[in-house]
Amino acid sequence: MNAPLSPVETLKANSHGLRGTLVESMADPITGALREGDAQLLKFHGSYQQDDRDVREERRKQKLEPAYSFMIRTRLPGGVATAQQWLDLDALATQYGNGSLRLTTRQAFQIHGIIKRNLKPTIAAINQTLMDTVAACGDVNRNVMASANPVESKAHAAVHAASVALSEYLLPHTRAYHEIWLDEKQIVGADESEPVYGPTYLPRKFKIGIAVPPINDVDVFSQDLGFIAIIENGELIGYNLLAGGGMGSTHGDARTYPRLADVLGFIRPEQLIPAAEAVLTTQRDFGNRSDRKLSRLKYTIDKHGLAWFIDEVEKRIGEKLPPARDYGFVHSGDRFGWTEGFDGRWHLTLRIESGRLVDSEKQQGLTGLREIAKIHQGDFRLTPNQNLIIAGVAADQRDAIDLLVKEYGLDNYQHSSAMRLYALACVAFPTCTLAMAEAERYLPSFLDRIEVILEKYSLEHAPILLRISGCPNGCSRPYLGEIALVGKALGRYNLHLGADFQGRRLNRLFKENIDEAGILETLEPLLRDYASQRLDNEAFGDYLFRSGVLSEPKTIDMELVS
Ligand code: SRM
Ligand code: SF4
Repeated sequence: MNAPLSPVETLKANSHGLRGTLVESMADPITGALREGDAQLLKFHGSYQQDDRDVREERRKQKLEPAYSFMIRTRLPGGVATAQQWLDLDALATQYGNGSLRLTTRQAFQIHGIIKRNLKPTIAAINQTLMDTVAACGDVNRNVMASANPVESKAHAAVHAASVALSEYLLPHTRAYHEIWLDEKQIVGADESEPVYGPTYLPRKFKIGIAVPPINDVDVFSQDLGFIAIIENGELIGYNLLAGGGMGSTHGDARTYPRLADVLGFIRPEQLIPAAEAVLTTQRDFGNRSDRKLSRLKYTIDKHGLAWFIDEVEKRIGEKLPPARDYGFVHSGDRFGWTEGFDGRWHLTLRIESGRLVDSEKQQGLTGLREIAKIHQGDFRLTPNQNLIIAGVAADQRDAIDLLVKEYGLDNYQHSSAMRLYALACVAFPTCTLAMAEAERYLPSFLDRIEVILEKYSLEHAPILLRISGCPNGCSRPYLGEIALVGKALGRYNLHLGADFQGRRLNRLFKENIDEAGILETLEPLLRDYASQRLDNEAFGDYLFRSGVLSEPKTIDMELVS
């Protein structure tokens, strides 16, 4: 007998094209929250209901409802925004949000802290700035990531265009968003069928990323569907097609695990959308709709087998996939400072710690970027590592940008330790409903402490990948960190070690449920020995395997990597 469908499946089926009773929920003045089903449907419109976890307990004692607010996430394929869009979002974050802008690990913006009555004006205003929040969350394709490296070659520009095309093609067709948030009239008899998704969309979220070697900034092996651009003589000749990556897991539930995507084969540029549709619809038709813990594509592939999956995808594409082409990745991080593009324009990559732009004593990040946006004639590019590229700067504008960068304390990329430059931390407290431990708020002080150890062993220039997540869902892609802290409870983490520097090897659980003292005590001797025993250019994760601290490395496609 088939397992019963999960309640979310029934909700989607009965939602009248994702409308539910959102309009009524929004109009209810008695509570700052939405009805339960509507809070779930809201995700498809790009927003999450949250509450301030710092005051949750206090409010419970005072018999008050939680301090509800909403987070809004934009859809921004490849993370490209104009200067005007930047200014508009900044104004919204200041007027309706909590006074900060958050750049995410999937190259999108988030605004936190919007109360219910301001949700509609904020979403409508985002739409007016020619950006939207459609399908930024929910059981659909999410923001399509693409290498953030701006127009280093024409192929990079082609890859960005491909990310936009994919994102547009995979948008839901329902007009619910336009009616609810933009007050567009319902069109009687309009065809709202979903040709790609069908009436109940996907079993779960679905993520796409396109990498341009030699940089794997999108962590392509962590995506449900990945593309590795194959470039010959500066021309994009096609992609290696990957499927089945994912980071999320649940503590204590061995059925769940992070997984790296498998390489399926090679496709030509014009097969990008058909191939995406083939993979996505296979997941639509065969993904688990009973148990949401097991409903990502990675579990579908493991359940049915890779050979079956490739066969199914090939049937849907209409031809056999030729073998994947050679490629090589050197790292999965960003390159900081100025670089020159193929068109003679310049691009400045800034380090934005945990992607949070806010005005503080140390750094006037929000104001600084506002001032830069006022004079900047190019665009902004959000990187998959929560950083920001001020892109397309004319040579004679560089000094003006540099002056503002320095004035507002955004020049930390010039004097941070290498570990600080590459570190990622997810949002976690106080807004994330699922957080078990601090991440973004913990990163700075953890770095202060570990930097003491790094300096002691002259490792301050060693680019060791550190990633912190407040729970095992893995929003900072922690299982691809050479060192990762995965939240267990307040102040306690699982310590994972041993990913590589190119995003091709998952790390291992090394110690469970330890506090900061335990983490530092564990790391110090390993870092000490790494400092004295490492080979030339040997990364920390690789050293841990060579030295026998960890065993059995499993690296994707070693034979393909040139
Ligand atoms: Fe995530 C849920 C934040 C990237 C795996 N993620 C959440 C929620 C919405 C919590 C919730 O469901 O209530 C978090 C909101 C926190 C807040 O207050 O803002 C949240 N995820 C984020 C962001 C903002 C982290 C960041 O620090 O940048 C990233 C937003 C990306 C975007 O713009 O779309 C973010 N999340 C990721 C990634 C990384 C990636 O996609 O490259 C992952 C791991 C990759 C993957 O999906 O396998 C990730 N988020 C999850 C999961 C686990 C999914 C699973 O398969 O088990 C959840 C929980 C869930 O879906 O049930 C989750
Ligand atoms: Fe929240 Fe967990 Fe994602 Fe961090 S990893 S943002 S704590 S869901």
